[in-house]
Amino acid sequence: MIETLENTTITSKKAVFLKEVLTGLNSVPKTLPSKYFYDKIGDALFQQIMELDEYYLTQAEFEIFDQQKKQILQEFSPNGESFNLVEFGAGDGYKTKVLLKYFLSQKVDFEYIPIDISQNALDGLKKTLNQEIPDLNITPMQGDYFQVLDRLSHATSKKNIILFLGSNIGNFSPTESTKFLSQIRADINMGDHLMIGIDLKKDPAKILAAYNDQDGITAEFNLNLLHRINKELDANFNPEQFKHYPFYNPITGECKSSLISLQDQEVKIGNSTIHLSQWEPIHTEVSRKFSLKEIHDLAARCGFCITSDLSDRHGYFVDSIWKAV
Ligand code: AVI
Repeated sequence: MIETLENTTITSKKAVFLKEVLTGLNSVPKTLPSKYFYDKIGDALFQQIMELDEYYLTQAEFEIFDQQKKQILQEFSPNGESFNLVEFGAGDGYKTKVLLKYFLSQKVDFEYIPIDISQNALDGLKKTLNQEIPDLNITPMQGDYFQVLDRLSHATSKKNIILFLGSNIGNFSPTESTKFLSQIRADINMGDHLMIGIDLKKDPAKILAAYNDQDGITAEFNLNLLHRINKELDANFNPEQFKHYPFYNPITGECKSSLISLQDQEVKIGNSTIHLSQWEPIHTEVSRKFSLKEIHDLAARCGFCITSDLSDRHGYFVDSIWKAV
């Protein structure tokens, strides 16, 4: 019975994946959704990206937490009150660990609730944190972000603090960001906080280099999408016939990545055939960069006021602390 249910879920996930891939490749211009970057290989490649010198985002956010953890705690719990620390898409916890360890050292009563749709990711995170921070009160929750949030805000009188780090918001379109953040606001209580990590507009060359590293890891990450489609959707992309091409537009703040077809080619995906012309792009990802004013407008639009903008010493990145009003 359980197996049947799981198989049904797997089949319907595959059907959705196929449908989204075909819709994207039949659009003009062609697109593929970036959420499909993250299979096992994609996760490992993203891990490598975060360790690259060019990908300044991770170190900038790490520095903010390391240098300003005292102020962060002061904002979250001015009078030592207890809270739930709810993190969307916690990854390996590399940056969050700095805060978790500090909060524990200050004897604050809090529960860490990482949320992810992948049970696998949560199991790995829990195991690492149990080993490294045995005193941590951790309750991973698997599921859709909003279902978990809704459950939490109704089940507890404690203050909720939501973490949405790593400039993940940059991968959403403006409409999706407003929808996502307004939904968070609707699911939390007045006075609860959201700390959101956002990459700022800066020297375009610096931004472009972060998405075009010399070792070609980001190119591999982008091309892995084609490998994944081949494996999971019975397709025959030849990834060698595509080139990773990132482009930063300082006017819109969008760094857009594409895969450029190096020749005229036909690709089979399941029962469908897609034609690509030579030099035709498939748009795969947008990583949006913000000005402080854009961040303030976004917060106000979604029902929050900003209590602080914490930045690294270069002013590359901001962790903006928002309060639900
Ligand atoms: C996950 N996300 C915030 C990364 C970004 O910077 O947009 C994904 C990424 N794509 C290429 N490099 C990193």
